[in-house]
Amino acid sequence: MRWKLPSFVLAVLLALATAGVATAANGGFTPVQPESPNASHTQTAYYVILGFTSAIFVIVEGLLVAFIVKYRRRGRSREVEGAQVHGHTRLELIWTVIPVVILCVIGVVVFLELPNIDSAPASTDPIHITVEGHQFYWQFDYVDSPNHARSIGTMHVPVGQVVDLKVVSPDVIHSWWVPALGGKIQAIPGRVNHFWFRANKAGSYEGQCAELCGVFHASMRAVVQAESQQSYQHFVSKYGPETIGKQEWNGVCASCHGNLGQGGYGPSIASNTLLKQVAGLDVILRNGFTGSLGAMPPVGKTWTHGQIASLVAYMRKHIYSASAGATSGG
Ligand code: HEC
Ligand SMILES: [Cu+2]
Repeated sequence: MRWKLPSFVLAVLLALATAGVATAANGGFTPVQPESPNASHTQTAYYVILGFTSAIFVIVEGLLVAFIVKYRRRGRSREVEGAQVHGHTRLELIWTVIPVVILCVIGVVVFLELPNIDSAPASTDPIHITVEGHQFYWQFDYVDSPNHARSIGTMHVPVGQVVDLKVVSPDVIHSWWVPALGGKIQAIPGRVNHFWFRANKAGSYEGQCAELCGVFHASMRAVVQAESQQSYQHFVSKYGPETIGKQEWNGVCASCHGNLGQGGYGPSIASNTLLKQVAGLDVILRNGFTGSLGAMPPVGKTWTHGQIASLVAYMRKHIYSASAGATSGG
């Protein structure tokens, strides 16, 4: 047959094109395994809709192929007209009523699931965390902790306890999204959005800012570390200025200035004397800095004085070296 080769090539190409999807989690067709009640309820709605759409897809495509084969030309002349069919009340009623019923079922399921997605199950004692989206990192404030614990990039939470999030942004719009722990919520300047989750089991859940927010949007990752109540308490209580400097360097400065301050998108700063000066650094971190080498966002706009001092202490010890290459000249 003369189309054996082309159809073989086409089949191979199709297999190659879909291989990546097939090897992804769940065949790449479903959301990640939910690990929080809100994520499970979202998934229920997803599967109900997927069920109907898959059935419709199979029926429509199946009929299409069957009709193509059954009513193929079979050598008739192109000019021959087919049978003229006008109206079929019963058929038309059926194909109107069935979609209406399907849409009603989907609507009912979604409206039954929505309250469970939206509000947390009654919990005796949720913990409260403020999530601050920044260009280009996430900062977490453990509101209940007496020592004002803060962390950057990684959020620590106890397993099995409802976590109530306040999501804010001091600069541009970001979007908080850790798929296993529920849907997205935007961090909008001037607005406080609420979100919640309850991690079912210990582990680290990965997320990513889901709103294009600038050049380093892609490095705006987040990890939620769900751990035992003791580890969580230990993490919060051991918080002190010593622990945040390193997180600030790795989670914030390193994205643009390189792990060792050697330069990247931002200039090399390893030997810049500003790294040793709390007062001078304070000004550029809070206000941002735009010069001939590019724009540095006001990454430390909401940082405490202690936090900046902690960064300086870390940089003095691990980053600053008087002998490193050229300074930024800024
Ligand atoms: C989004 C990228 C980005 C991040 C994040 C960032 N910077 Fe910068 N930084 C820049 C750019 C770009 C410049 C160069 C601005 C110019 O001179 O045009 C710069 C300049 C500097 C300078 C030189 C200023 C001068 O006058 O010599 C210092 C010091 C500095 N950054 C420190 C930091 C520290 C500390 C952090 C982390 C808290 C940080 N930066 C985070 C992009 C960034
Ligand atoms: Cu962002």
